[in-house]
Amino acid sequence: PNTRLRVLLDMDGVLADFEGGFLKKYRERYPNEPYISLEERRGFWVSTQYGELRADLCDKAISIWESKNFFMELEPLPGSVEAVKEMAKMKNTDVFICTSPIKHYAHCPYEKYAWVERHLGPDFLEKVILTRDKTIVSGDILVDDKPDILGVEPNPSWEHVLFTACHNKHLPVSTTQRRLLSWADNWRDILEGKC
Ligand code: DGP
Repeated sequence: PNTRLRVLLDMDGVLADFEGGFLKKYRERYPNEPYISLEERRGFWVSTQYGELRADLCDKAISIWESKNFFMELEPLPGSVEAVKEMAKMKNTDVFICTSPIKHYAHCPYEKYAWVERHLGPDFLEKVILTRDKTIVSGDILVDDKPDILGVEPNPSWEHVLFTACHNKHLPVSTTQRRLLSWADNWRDILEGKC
């Protein structure tokens, strides 16, 4: 029997500050357009909420994360790098980074690897899983800020632990889904199944 714990960590919104990086670059590029503060963010899809604000802002939002250096220059979320490095050293624990690249592939996949190398070190390149369907990846725990993680596998092996983000913190508290509030929260207890 496999007694090791396999943890899958999402990248954008869990390790890297996608929302903060997006808003900063959107405001720099479109200083005269309205924007949605992080306090006002609702729903996982940034472009959907911008499109509701004004139809043409959907494409303007998309232009930000399709730009060169967007993913590369995302800041790590507070405590994320330290937590991942510590987790990876824990006995009987295997850590993988499980992230969905955007379909505009000119920059994103390359920059995700470059980000991992820069912030976590070259050894972590072994641990990167790029997939648009996380349900077919097996693991014990998937830490992800997306509330609904769907794909072809109706019964994924992992338990989804919802990582709190500006867009999901107002969702009703689920009795079944565990949450990790931030990397200052008790992630060690979550891995041990204690809470
Ligand atoms: P993941 O966090 O691994 O589920 O990847 C989701 C990616 O999609 C991540 O890079 C954030 C990005 N994203 C956020 N909002 C939108 C959106 O409105 N449209 C698209 N295409 N991607 C978005």
